[in-house]
Amino acid sequence: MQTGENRRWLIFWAVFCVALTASIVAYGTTVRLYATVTYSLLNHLSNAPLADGSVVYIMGSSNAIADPPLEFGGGLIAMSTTGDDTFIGSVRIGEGVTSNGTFFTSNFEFDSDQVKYVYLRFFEYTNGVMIEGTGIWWNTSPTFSATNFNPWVPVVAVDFVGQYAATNRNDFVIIPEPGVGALMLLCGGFFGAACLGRTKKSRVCSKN
Ligand SMILES: [Ca+2]
Repeated sequence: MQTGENRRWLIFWAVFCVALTASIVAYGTTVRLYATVTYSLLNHLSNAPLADGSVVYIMGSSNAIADPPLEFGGGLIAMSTTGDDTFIGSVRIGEGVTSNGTFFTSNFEFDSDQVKYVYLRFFEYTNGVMIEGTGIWWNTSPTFSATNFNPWVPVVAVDFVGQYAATNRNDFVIIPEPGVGALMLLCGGFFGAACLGRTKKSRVCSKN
């Protein structure tokens, strides 16, 4: 009797565990990324670490290929993505560490369905997280696998190693967000068009 009951519980837990595992596999897990660079990211001459405050984007990809940023108006949009890539977050050189040219962050998470690999897009640029200007040096790191995490403790640590130099040079542009004035004009246009439509309709109605 006791043995039969134990067996039923055993079957219950086995089914429960299988169902839980299946649900974890079927639906992406939110994974926290511990990202670090052990050796300095370098300037375009490879003779010095990137200055403190230089901007680094952490990017994700479902494949092992780092896709380029989007081109717009003769320049590149630094934070944009193409292909299957996604933007995970931005970091500054010197963040979380004291040595030059490196950083550590645990601020970001990603969806394990979308992101299997991570890489860095880094810039010889300290003015702001949004990157704009002519002739800005930048580069990307190789891609690193980000799938080595325990589903019960979804944290993955990636060391991007470092010693990559910012040897690409491009102009970067920012697409301006529509200002309040432009938005009001747009709304005014829609409102005017709607009123015009209503006036025409009422004229047709009055003729009938
Ligand atoms: Ca990709």
